[in-house]
Amino acid sequence: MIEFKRKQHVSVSAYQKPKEGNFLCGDSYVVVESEEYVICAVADGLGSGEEAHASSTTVVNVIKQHHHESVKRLVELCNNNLVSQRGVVLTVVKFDQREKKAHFGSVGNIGFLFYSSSGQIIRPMPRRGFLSGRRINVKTECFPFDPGSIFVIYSDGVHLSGIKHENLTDLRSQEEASRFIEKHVKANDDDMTLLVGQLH
Ligand SMILES: [Mn+2]
Repeated sequence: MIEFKRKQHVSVSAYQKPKEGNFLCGDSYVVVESEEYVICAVADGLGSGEEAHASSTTVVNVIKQHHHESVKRLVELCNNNLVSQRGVVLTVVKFDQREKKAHFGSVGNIGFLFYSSSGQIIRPMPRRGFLSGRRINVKTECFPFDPGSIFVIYSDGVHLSGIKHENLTDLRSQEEASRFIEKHVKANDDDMTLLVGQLH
């Protein structure tokens, strides 16, 4: 199922599918927009099914409640709220519309690709680990963005193939996003979540 959201600063297509045989998806995603920023995040609950779903839902709710916080603080808050839960891997990116800077934070295996409108590619190194309430040292990265920039955030159930910048230059409509997903997403035996966004 693909959900398409067109907001003031961003258009996002979200594709999600539970692991074969499961009713609930263990991954969750969130898109929050304010006047000043856009936040997109994908959380993958460890394992699959109900407990994975509960953990990733906790994270999404924390981000919805505290979206004004820095990315570093958001990841810490998510971690603090996962005590006695299964745990998650998480990627959060906050696009600050005033500074035109993206703040990126990630723990564990969630893929992230960024393409600026001039074709520059940013692919931060994944950091090992997961959030489960234990002490963590959150590192964030910051890079500039411009209107037209495209980003992809995806859980490890998604295998992307054959993506080039040219494939991504116009994903402003749901139809284009659907075609992109059909063409480039290969399924895996896991929960799947993919966000493809374009900044305006
Ligand atoms: Mn997974």
